[in-house]
Amino acid sequence: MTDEHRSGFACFVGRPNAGKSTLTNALVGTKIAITSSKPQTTRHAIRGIVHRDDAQLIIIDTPGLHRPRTLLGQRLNDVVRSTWSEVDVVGFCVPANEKVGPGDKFIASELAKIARHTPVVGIVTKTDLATPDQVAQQLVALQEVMEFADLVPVSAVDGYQVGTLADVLVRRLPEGPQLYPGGDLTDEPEQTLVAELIREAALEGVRDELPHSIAVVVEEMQPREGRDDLIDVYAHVFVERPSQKGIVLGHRGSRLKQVGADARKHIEALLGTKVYLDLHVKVAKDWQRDPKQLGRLGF
Ligand SMILES: Nc1nc2c(ncn2[C@@H]2O[C@H](COP(=O)(O)OP(=O)(O)OP(=O)(O)O)[C@@H](O)[C@H]2O)c(=O)[nH]1
Ligand SMILES: [Mg+2]
Repeated sequence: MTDEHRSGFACFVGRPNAGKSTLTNALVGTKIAITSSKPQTTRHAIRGIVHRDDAQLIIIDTPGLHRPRTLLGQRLNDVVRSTWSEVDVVGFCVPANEKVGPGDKFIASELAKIARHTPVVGIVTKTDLATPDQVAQQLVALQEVMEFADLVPVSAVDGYQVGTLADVLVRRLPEGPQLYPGGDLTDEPEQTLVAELIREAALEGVRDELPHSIAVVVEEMQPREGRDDLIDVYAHVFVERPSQKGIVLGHRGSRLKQVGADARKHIEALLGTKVYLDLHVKVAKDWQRDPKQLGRLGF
């Protein structure tokens, strides 16, 4: 036994919906990244910190790499590429219950270029949704698309091999000291986490193009004057077209009310205080394609 300490960065990449954010949360042990069944949920690189006696592993969850149809899509892909070029190890996530497809092969061909200097670990996610046989076949199929430093099947939902994956990633980190203070689980600003929790609630139950059209900005967040147990949060929920506004609001505002109630519960858990949440729906016309609007929304 040696008592060397390792520290460094891993990132998860993969198609939208592959389970990257859910896996990040499972490894960190807390929800720091929002997740949903809609593709392209994650929109920036989110750092989650895993503290162990022998190591500090910083996981960077990235947006799903996809064929971009908007300027936002291009920006998201740029985030992925700049992230994987800066980490000590890359985890390439492919779900156990979906065939290895063209999207995965495209990602593999890109990763093959960096694999010379950065180890790439193949991760078969969502094993709870497949039989052991299917998982085995998926491992074989994945091995055919590129050469991996390691291959690990995991389930973020039942916890299968999550600890093993942490070991595998830690082994690829250089020796080094703690990079973040002991208790930190992420370096995301609270305001960003709050905006994301609102977006997660807003994604629930909407379909088609609408999930992509929703963006959330927290305009103001501060303790209520004279109170230390209540925080006021004012946020804007942006959509791209006036017709989408009605859908988000729902009949007499009933949908938005539900979104607010759902989000508030999660925000109160995050902040550990009571929260007054004020949501306004606004139209930012075609923001996914408009450089100016994207800038304003933080992309
Ligand atoms: N059963 C099961 N479902 C999972 C697992 N991991 C993720 N999911 C589900 O798969 C969907 C997508 O998960 P995310 O973690 O948001 O996927 P992602 O790769 O971060 O997606 P993007 O951010 O869009 O790229 C969600 O509905 C999750 O609940 C798993 O291990 N088992
Ligand atoms: Mg994600």
